[in-house]
Amino acid sequence: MGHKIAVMGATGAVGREVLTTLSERGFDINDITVLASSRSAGTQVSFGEEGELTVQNLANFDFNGIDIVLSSPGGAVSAEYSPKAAAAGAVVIDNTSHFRMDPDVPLIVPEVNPEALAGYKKRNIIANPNCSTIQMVHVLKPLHELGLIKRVVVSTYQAVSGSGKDAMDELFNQTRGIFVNDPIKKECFTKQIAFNVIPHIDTFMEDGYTKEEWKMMVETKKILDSKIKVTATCVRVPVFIGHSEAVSIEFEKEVTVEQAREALKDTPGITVIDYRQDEGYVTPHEAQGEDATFVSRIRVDPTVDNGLSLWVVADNLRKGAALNAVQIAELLIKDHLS
Ligand code: A2P
Ligand code: 11C
Repeated sequence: MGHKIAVMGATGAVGREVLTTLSERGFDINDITVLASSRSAGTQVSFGEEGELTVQNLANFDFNGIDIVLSSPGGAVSAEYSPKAAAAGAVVIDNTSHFRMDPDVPLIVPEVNPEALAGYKKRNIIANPNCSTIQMVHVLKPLHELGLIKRVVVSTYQAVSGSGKDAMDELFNQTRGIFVNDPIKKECFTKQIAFNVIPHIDTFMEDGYTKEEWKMMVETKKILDSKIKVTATCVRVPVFIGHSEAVSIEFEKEVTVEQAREALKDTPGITVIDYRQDEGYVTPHEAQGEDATFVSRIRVDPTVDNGLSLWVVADNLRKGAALNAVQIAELLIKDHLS
C-alpha cells in the first residue's frame, strides 16, 4: 500500500520542510516525486533517512497515477499546474494564496475546521491558509467556543522565510554586508531588512491595507466564523524562522485568563508557556523546528469589555505551512481516501 506523492516547489523553503515533515511523521508513501523549475531539474534534495531525491522539471511532469500533490511553487505556478494535477486525478493541497478564497476550495486548519475538508471533491484542490492566519485561528478557535469572538486586533512580526529561500539569503547577505562594509542589495524586500523592520508584506490594496493583512481578515472569516472582525498590521522582521503575533481579542461574553489558559492547554497542537517572569514566554528562536503553536503573555485587555491580549509564536515553515499541509493530507487519507 502507501500513497504516490508529488511535492511541487520541492527545492523551496516550504518544499524542503514538507519533505522533512513527511519523513519525520512516517507518512505512508509508496512513491515520492520532487518537482521544481527547469533551473533545478536534475539536482538533488534530501529526504530524511531515505537519502537524496532527484528533482524533476514540473513543466514536463505527467500527474497521472499521483494520489496527493503537496504544492508550494508560488501562486502563479500553482494557478497553472494545480488544476492540471487535479484533472489528472490527484488531490492537490496547495500552500499558495491562489485558491484560498475560491468557494469550491476548502481552506483547512485540521484542529479548527476539519469538517470542511469534505468539500474538496468539487475541484480536487484543498488550500492551506496563510502562515500568519494558521497560528492565529488555531488559538482563536477554543477561545471563540468559550466567549464568542467579536473583534481581533493583531500585529505580526513575520520571519523572512515567509517570503522564501531568496529572502532568507537576502537577510543573511545584508547582515554580513553591513559588518564587512559591502553594498546592501535589495531584491526581495523594498527596504533594507537587516537591522530593520518593514510594515509591508505582499502588495498594497486600495484601502491602504496590504494583501497579507487582508488575508488574515478574510481567511479567518472563511475558516472560523464570518462574523469575526479582524484588523491586522503585518510587519516583516529580521528573523529567519518563526512568526510572532500580538493579538487582542474582544468577546461577547467574559472569558477569564484562567479559562482561556485551560482551554488553550486542552487544544491539540497548542503549548501554553506563560509565567509572567523573565524568560517565561516563547520567542521565535525557541519555536523554530517545533510543531506547536505557542501561547504566552495571556492577560486582560482593560480597554474594552471582555478583552484578552496574548502573544502567539509558531514556526511559519512548519505549523504555518508544511506541517499543516501534511496534517491535511493525513486527514484526507483517514476520512476520504482509505
Ligand atoms: P527552483 O528552485 O527551481 O526555482 P521559495 O518559495 O522558497 O522561493 O521556493 C519556490 C519553489 O517553487 C522552488 O522549489 C522553485 O523551484 C519553485 N518554482 C518557482 N518557479 C517555478 C516554476 N516556474 N516551475 C516550477 N517550479 C517553480
Ligand atoms: C509571509 N505569510 O510571511 C507570508 C508567506 O499567502 O501563502 C505566505 C504567503 C501566502 O510572507
